[in-house]
Amino acid sequence: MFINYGLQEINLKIVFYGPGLGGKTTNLEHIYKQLDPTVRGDLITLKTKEERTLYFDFLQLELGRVKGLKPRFNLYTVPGQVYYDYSRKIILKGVDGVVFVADSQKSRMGDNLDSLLDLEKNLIELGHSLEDFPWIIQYNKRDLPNLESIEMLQSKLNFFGAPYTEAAAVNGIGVIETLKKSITEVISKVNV
Ligand SMILES: Nc1nc2c(ncn2[C@@H]2O[C@H](COP(=O)(O)OP(=O)(O)O)[C@@H](O)[C@H]2O)c(=O)[nH]1
Ligand SMILES: [Mg+2]
Repeated sequence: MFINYGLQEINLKIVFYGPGLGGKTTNLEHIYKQLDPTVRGDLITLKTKEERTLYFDFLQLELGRVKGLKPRFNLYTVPGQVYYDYSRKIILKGVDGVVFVADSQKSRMGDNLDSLLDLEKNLIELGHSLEDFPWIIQYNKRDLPNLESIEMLQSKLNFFGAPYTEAAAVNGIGVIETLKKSITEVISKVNV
């Protein structure tokens, strides 16, 4: 978080975390397209060999002020591949909220759990803990066959009872709901 007193803006950083190919980039692309071009910044892409890491920010005007300041959200995706550990750590610095994009397919449960444990480890290094951090889980790819049930996902991944959403990001379903839920969590825990 940082405050720009000149512009009267409070910048809040939300990172979309999760296993590679779970749908993080798809979420951010959908949000970007839905936003009014006059309130959003440029879409910045950092291209690695296998995947694209995205960043953009936007002013959330409907929300009103937070501690007297206009909230500007900075949204990031991280590269999911295991060997981009260092990039994930850098991107997480100064994080105010996390959306964990889980892949609901049965075959991806191990990858979901690995990524979640990696998130927890990296948050601890930054002095946070998943237990009281403003994070939410998105169970993505609900349009596909061979899915894990929500009950099973909840019991395997959501050990701290974080808020969650169901989504099919590729069709834009559940994406804006996820963003709103994350913003609510982040705002409720802003500590200036
Ligand atoms: N069927 C389906 N495919 C999805 C969904 N979300 C993302 N995908 C696809 O999964 C692949 C990986 O998505 P991407 O957003 O790049 O994942 P990332 O690595 O987490 O950023 C792409 O081919 C997407 O089109 C979804 O909800 N349903
Ligand atoms: Mg990506």
